[in-house]
Amino acid sequence: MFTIQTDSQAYIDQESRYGAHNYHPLPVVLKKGKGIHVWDVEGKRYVDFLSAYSAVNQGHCHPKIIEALNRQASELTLTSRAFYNDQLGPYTEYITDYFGYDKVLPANSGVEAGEAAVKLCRRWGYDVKGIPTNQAKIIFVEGNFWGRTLAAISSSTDPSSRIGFGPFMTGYEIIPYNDLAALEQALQDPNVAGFMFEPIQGEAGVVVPDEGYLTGVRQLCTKANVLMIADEVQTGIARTGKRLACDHEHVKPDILILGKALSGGVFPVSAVLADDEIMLTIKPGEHGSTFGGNPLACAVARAALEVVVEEQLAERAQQMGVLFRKRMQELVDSSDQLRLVRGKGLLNAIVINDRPESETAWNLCLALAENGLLAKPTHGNIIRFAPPLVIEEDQMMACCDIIEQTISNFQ
Ligand code: IF1
Repeated sequence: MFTIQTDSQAYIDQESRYGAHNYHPLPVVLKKGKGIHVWDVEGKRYVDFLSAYSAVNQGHCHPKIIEALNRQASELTLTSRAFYNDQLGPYTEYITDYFGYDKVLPANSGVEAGEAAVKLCRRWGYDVKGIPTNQAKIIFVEGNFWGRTLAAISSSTDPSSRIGFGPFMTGYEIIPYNDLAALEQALQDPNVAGFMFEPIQGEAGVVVPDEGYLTGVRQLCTKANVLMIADEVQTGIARTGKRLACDHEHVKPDILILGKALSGGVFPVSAVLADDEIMLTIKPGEHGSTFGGNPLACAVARAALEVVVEEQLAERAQQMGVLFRKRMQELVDSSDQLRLVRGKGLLNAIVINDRPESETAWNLCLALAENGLLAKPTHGNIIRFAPPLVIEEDQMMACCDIIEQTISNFQ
């Protein structure tokens, strides 16, 4: 009989004994989530300022999304794509109308959608742009992160993502982020099929490019007949204060990659959106997955997208983000421990006055957890703050108080 443990350490030890050691979590064992809050096995309540890496933008266990999950789970969960089902058609119409594209390719994890985007880009390069077979190149940027598969880590500039996993995929070129001159130079190569990047770099530490970067990327890609591929797995679904981060500059990527909060954190759902000229280069039987486009994912994702509109989550993220950065800027101005705060909407980070390889951010996150706020460092000196977008103003102010008190008491 499995004993119901109320001791976090017992769960930590059990996971360490039987689970792969591919993470180093904060020593908090969660049992329940609702809205902006999560509770650990000892019953302590926290405000979740990570939001499962921006997958629970709609708040934990949003009732409308859970209701859609339960309803569909009792009807039909998976048919495979060998047959049609009554959820995929309506979902494809809904999501393509929602984001303004001809078609959607449904997938499950963010990296799987990224892989599909790379395949679509290459295929378009050969079939439409006329790049010689196996010569297609895709440009990525320093500091990119789009997942853990071999195709994804082949583009990474982070040693901890790459070391020990070679050999890597070819056909990639890396240029600096937020550098239009470097992009223009790279696009001189007629064999370039696409430029894939994050409108704001999440894992790199919430790196926000200069105003006009997205517009410049769009213009340069259009001019060079190269596909602009926006990885909005983390920045999409209202996180940065607009439906998509690209919307801040009214720029439309040729290929859009979504994941995480596309399901409100209730189920793995990702998607690639593109117009027919690109999407129809892949013919029946040339790409797919067992769970891609399953009825449960369609029902959950539709509910999750409806919540974004019904609860005006982009507008809320915009407003709450301004409040958060204002409070953090006051802290930066008054404390010599913080270097800066940066971000858009409710995707923000503070950079601490310490070396990237220090333990400061980790220790600060332990202190924040002690004070009831969960966050995680992206690097030794950077802490990402990304609460669910449903956070209310008074809750945000209370959380800023916790951050201020924790930092001022922190040595
Ligand atoms: C981990 C990071 C965040 C992503 C962007 C694609 C994907 C991700 C911009 C792939 C995934 C996750 C992966 C997870 C932790 C988290 C993460 F720290 F790893 F980098 F959010 F910043 N594009 N990011 O951020 O989506 O396949 O995971 O569904 O690997 O530790 P996925």
